[in-house]
Amino acid sequence: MLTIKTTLAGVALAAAASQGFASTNLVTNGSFEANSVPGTFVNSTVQVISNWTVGVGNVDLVGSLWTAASGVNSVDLNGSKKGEIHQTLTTVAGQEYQFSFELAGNFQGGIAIKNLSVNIGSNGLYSFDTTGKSAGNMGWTKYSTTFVAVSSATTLSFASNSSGAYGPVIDNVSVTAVPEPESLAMLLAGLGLMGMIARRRKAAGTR
Ligand SMILES: [Ca+2]
Ligand SMILES: [Ca+2]
Repeated sequence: MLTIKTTLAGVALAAAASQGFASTNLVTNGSFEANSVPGTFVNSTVQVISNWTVGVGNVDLVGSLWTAASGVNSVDLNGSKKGEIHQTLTTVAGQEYQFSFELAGNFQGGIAIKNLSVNIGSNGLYSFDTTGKSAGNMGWTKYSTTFVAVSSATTLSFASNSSGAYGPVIDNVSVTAVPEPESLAMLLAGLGLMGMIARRRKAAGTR
């Protein structure tokens, strides 16, 4: 009986730890909500996108033009031509991270299938088919993968591989440590405490 109680308490503690210590997103402005968009969208040559650097070409910070995956804004990786954006994250060498983002495409023109390269430690190729998509039906698709950081700085970049003014569209970019070091420490400390209580109760002859 004591063992079952202790196990249940451990499970409850683990659940509390995962909820109470929500994973910290290492990506700043990962949902592109830091800047309000004057009108329906604005080109990156006109307005800076906070915390992101446009390395190649230009991109569009899109507001009310279509429905975002999260919040109001998203980014068309083709402004007037193909663009690339990146951000350097502070990471810990050897630490595993969960990386995710949501992908759609600018359905308003160009070839229906939009291609992009996503680099975080290694390069990944993605594509999105805009056939049948609309402002209210973007078809946002979430992609998630893990990687192990090799240094204290990891650059995350998104680059369009489609030409023209209508590119792949991204939103809701997230990088979190797995598991969160603090959560794990709290969990282990908590489990150690539970074990100590159980031992004391057993020694005292109570349950
Ligand atoms: Ca957003
Ligand atoms: Ca565009």
